[in-house]
Amino acid sequence: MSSSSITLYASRAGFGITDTSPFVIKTEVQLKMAGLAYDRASAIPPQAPNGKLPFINDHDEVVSDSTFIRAHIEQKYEVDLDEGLDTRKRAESWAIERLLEDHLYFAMVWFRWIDPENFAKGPAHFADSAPEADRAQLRHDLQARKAVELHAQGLGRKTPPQIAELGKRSIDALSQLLGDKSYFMGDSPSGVDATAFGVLAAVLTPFFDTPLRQAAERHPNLAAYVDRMMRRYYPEHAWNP
Ligand SMILES: N[C@@H](CCC(=O)N[C@@H](CS)C(=O)NCC(=O)O)C(=O)O
Repeated sequence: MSSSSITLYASRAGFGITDTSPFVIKTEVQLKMAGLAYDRASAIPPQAPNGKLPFINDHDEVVSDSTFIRAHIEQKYEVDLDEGLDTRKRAESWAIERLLEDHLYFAMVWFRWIDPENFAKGPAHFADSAPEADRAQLRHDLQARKAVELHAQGLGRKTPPQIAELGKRSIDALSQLLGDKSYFMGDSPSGVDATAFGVLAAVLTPFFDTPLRQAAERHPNLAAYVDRMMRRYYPEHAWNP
C-alpha cells in the first residue's frame, strides 16, 4: 500500500527527460497541478489494463488512459485544471491536445523508434534487462511492433521527409498558438500545458537528433516554454538542451 494511496504507474526517466513517455509526464504534471500526493512505480505497458502507460491506482480504483485519469481526478477531488477558462478556451485546449497526442506524438515516435540511429541509442535499450541471448530478437520485435502501430495510424506509410514536414507544420502551429504567452491559455498553466510539455520535451530533448527537434529549436518561444514548465514542475531535473 503506498503512503499517498495514489500510485502512478509510469515508465522511467530517460532520454534526457523525466519519463520516456509523454503521456506519463502529462498525468504526472496534472497530479501536481491538482496538488495531489502520489507515489510513482515503474511499469511496462503489458502490465497496464489497456496495454499502455500511464495508469493509476487510486485507493484500489484503477484508471487507465491519461485523459480518463484527468477526468477521474477532477471529478473525485473536485478540481478543475481549466479553472477560469471559458468554453471557447476549453475547446481550443481540446483541439491542441488532439494535435499533440494524435499527430505530433506519432511523428516523434517515428523518429525515436524507426530511425535506426535513434532507435539504437534509445528504445533498443528497453531490451537491456533481458537475457543476453534474447536481446537482439526482443529489440527486433519491439521495433517491428511500433512499425505496425505507425502503419495503422498512417504516418508510418509516409517517407521520412514527409513525416518531418507534417510534424514541422504541427510544431509551427504550436509556436503560433503559444505566441508570447507564458502558457498555452495565458499567464497561468492549465490542463493542456501538461500535454504540450510532455510532447514538446520529447521533441526537444537533446538526446535524439531529429528534424522535429531542429524545427522546434527554430522557435525560441517553444524552447523557453519547455524550460519554464520543467523548472516549475521538475525543478530537480537537469534539463540541458
Ligand atoms: N491514449 C493513451 C496513450 C498512452 C500511450 O500511447 N502510451 C505509450 C507510451 S508513450 C505506451 O504505453 N505504449 C505502449 C504500446 O503501445 O505498446 C493515454 O492518453 O494514456
